Amino acid sequence: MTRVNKAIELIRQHSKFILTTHALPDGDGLGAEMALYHFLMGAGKQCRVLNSHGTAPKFQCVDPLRKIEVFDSSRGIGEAEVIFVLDTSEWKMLGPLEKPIRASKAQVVFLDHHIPSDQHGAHFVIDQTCSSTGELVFRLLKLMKSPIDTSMAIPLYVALMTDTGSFRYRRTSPGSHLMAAELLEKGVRPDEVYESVYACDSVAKTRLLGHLLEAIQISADGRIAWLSCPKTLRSKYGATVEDTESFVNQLTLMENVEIGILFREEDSGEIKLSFRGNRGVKVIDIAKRLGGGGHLYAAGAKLQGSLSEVIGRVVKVVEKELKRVD
Ligand SMILES: [Mn+2]
Repeated sequence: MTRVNKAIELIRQHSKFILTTHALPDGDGLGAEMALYHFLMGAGKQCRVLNSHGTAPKFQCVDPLRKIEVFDSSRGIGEAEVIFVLDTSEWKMLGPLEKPIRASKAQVVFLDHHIPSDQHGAHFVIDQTCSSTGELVFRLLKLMKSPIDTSMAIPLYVALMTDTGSFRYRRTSPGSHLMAAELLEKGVRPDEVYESVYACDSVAKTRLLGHLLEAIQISADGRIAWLSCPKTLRSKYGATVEDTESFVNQLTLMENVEIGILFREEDSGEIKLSFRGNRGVKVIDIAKRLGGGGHLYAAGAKLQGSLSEVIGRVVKVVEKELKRVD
């Protein structure tokens, strides 16, 4: 594992940077890269932010000047001395950018806070004590004695807010709150940021959620709860696949629920499972056993089969797992 000082040394010694994050970038990946971008530009460096996918409208507040470029394979990634990859430590999470970044002559540095797995061919600066990659970048900026201006403060706040589940998750530390305090002092308006990221659900999404919630299923005395989302229902309401991403979180708000699961039928016909572990129950092992992965308390997998057949099979596995940890 590379020490953070190595990242600082690379920043000091070089002048041409590319920043990127995992495919389908989230608030943390985007916020961390935009904060680092503004720091590097302020330090007189050349810097581009190049992502595999466009920025979701709800995250556009991290990049009001629209500096983020979307990768176009016909044009390649261009030249850089150093490439920073934020918010993942897995090459395969780079999606279409994996190949050109592996092939690049640049030094590649992963800056991340997840459990590391495949550490080859690059520098890996991973700090699992950080709630978010945004917090890791914030610490890096502090070490480099960088002032934090609004162009950095809003992206950093989005990173921190989204990856801590609005300051609820376990890795929310005193340091996370001190960071939030400093960002508010720099002018971040928490209500405005919250609304731009979270208060933007379509009517279609909200109605679909209502329909699914009516049909919540439970087992093991309410310790397991799940939702089932066939694709016909998604199209009936005109909702998108992304619309359903957060539905599983609703299950973790029910009393006694230890494992919440969303079963979603994809356009391809595969069944996507999203697990959430509650009350200290980890779900990563279940997801791995089913060929998936993720985080300790939020994980997923994809299975073949009909929705009802997959639900029957997976619920049995989860019931067994709960008995095992009892
Ligand atoms: Mn993150």
